[in-house]
Amino acid sequence: METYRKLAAAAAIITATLGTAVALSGPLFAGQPQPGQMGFQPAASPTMERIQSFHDLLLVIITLIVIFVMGLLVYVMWRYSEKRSPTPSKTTHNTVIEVIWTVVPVIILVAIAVPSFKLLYYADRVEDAEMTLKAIGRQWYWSYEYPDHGDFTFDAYMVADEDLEAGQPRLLQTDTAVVLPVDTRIRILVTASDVLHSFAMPSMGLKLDAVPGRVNETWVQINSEGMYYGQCSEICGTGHSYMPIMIKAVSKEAFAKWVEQAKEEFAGVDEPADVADPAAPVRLAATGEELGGND
Ligand SMILES: [Cu+2]
Repeated sequence: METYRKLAAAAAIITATLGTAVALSGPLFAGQPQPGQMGFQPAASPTMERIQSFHDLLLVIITLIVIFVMGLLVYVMWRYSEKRSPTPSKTTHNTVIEVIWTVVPVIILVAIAVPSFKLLYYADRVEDAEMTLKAIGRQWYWSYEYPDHGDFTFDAYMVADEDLEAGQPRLLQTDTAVVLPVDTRIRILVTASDVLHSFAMPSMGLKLDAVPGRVNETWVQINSEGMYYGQCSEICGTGHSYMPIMIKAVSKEAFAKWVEQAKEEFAGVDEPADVADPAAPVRLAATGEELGGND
């Protein structure tokens, strides 16, 4: 009875904490790590929702396998201990069992592979993107281009510890936010101008290498307005941990307004960023055509 009461109290505390966390986060979605966090950040895109449910499926499968193997081990230790089985069996082969322990894992792997590949292709690219964002990794900051909205560009640098304002996360805040509209299929082109970087935004299920001389493509559709934080995820030099990514998701109307203002504020792209064939990727992206490679 005492144990039950303790459990109930613990459950109440957990529920209250979760409730407070939800209440504190308010209407704006905060895509950033939380102290003591155990699992993923809340999903902010359809891709991340699918990644999380795939993860949950895998968790069930591996848990069943672990329980099964553990059960077998415990049974064998008990049943074939020296006390219960003083004369060990000399059996070395059993065709039926061998076929089963080969075929069953194959079936399990195929059952995992099917949803895995589906997810991989879903996250890979979107055919009918509504706009394009281009992210260029540099030592050690990110540059962004908006080829469909007047080709303006800006750099986003991390805000140093001493310049942080209240509520701004350390090592994640940048001086300029990447503003993107919600509920929009956004093609994201990623490249680098010097060394390998990686464009990663955990709450959106994004992680794509930024490779000099090459344009990689992915996409996102952001579910709700808010601030989202990510980091470069490829060791790229001494400033690797100081080139965060900060995306501010706003309504479509607010985005249109921001574009007007951004065109005034930021420089236009006179030359596309350093890629193998400077003419190809940006122009093709602007017309929404398939990227035709580098020749
Ligand atoms: Cu980097």
